[in-house]
Amino acid sequence: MAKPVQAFLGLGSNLGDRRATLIEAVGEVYEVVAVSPLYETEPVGGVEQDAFYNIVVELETTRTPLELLDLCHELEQAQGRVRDVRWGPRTLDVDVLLYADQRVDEPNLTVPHPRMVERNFVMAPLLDLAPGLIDSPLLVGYDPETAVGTVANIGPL
Ligand code: GSY
Repeated sequence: MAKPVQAFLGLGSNLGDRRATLIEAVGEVYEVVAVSPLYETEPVGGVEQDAFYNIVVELETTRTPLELLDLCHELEQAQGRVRDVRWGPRTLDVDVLLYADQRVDEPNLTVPHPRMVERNFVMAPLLDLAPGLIDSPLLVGYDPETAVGTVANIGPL
């Protein structure tokens, strides 16, 4: 059996019961070892829409990066996600953020997530969970002064 590696997923919801959706999705993933605080966040991406709830979860997983991507899609589909408006409202969005200290460049998956360092809704919960990542070469380009979107920590999920 492969040795488990540390990975991080970002989850967001801005349709329906946002907290219940995130709780249910986290409960589906047996490899979760830590869950960030819950953040209410300003939508990023240009489409006018309601505020998101965002969290980041840490996994110890033996899945490959592409298997993790499949898991993300399964979690989204389980919440009835329909992909319609790009950057638009969604019941659940799940992204692979980091996978060990690896870079992944596949046609359908780039890790570290290519836009994560620009987004406070990812970086705030991620750095709550793993403050040491601030020095990671995987996150070069992160600048809290220029990262976008206001975020508010609203307590535990
Ligand atoms: O990329 C994830 C979906 N998404 C989000 C999100 O999760 N949170 C916020 N605040 N804005 C977003 N824009 C998109 S697209």
